[in-house]
Amino acid sequence: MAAFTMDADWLVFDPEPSRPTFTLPAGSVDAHCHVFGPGDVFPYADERKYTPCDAGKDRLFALRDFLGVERNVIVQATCHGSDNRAMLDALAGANGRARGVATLRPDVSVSELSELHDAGVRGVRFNYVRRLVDPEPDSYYHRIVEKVAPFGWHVVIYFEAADLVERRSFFTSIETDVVVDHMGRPDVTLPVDGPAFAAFLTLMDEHENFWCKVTCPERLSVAGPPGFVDVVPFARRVVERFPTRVLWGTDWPHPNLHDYMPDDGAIVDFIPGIAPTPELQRKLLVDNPMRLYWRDDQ
Ligand code: 0GY
Repeated sequence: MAAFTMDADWLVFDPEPSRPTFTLPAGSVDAHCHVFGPGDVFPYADERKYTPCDAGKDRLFALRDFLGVERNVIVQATCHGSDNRAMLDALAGANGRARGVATLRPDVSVSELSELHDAGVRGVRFNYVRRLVDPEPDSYYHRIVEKVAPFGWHVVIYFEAADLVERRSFFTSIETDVVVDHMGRPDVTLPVDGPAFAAFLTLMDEHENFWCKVTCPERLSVAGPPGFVDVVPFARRVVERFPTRVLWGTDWPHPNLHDYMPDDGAIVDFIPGIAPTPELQRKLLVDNPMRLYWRDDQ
């Protein structure tokens, strides 16, 4: 059994979040969250760039029930590399109420993909953030796209502004649905109407297979909690412009934060500011994630 010690500066998730004021609509999906370990059962990957606290499926499901979420989409975290066992164990324990997004290598076999599909995986994540991974050339990811496309999966991409310039032609060559994490990490000190965010909105305008997670206000905000007021105009712009292609999630257990750990109740209370009508809320929280992750159940 491997023993792991979390990084000395690691911030642990809030064990007692506040109860949100906003009532989530029935059937809401937390479409971006992770599980970590526990490391003695599901060891962290040798190539990881951080060692987190353990944050297993039982804690995730307790948070789900406390917040009033119905379902989770569990995204493989980089600390587990391409060993998807912790995520798959969580899917197996969720009674159909969770789907997964895996990390894969290009040599993954069709039978492995078939097993992952049967376990509830519906997407693969490509992470380009250098403090988390050492990114590979486009050809590496292209081989993976070719393998997952026949399963009807989508690709989740996590990048920072500079990567979009460098990788744009590869990203836009992908023919499956493509989900961009955390709005492409905008600099929210810049104007929402400025050229930097316009480049991202144009990407979404021009490519109807692109979706966007309006997630991680705590990661993007300079103003900070509880309202993350500087992130609201950015997320609201995306929700109002692309109402059928947006997803929301908690990002629990909030890896790699250094200043404070957000209260998950405040993360839920961020929603009505970015999706002000019941119709936008239903699309963001229920209809869109169900279409992307549970379409074969409908
Ligand atoms: C997130 C963001 C981060 C980490 C990861 O897989 C990961 O390690 O995604 C981050 O550090 O920005 O989406 O959880």
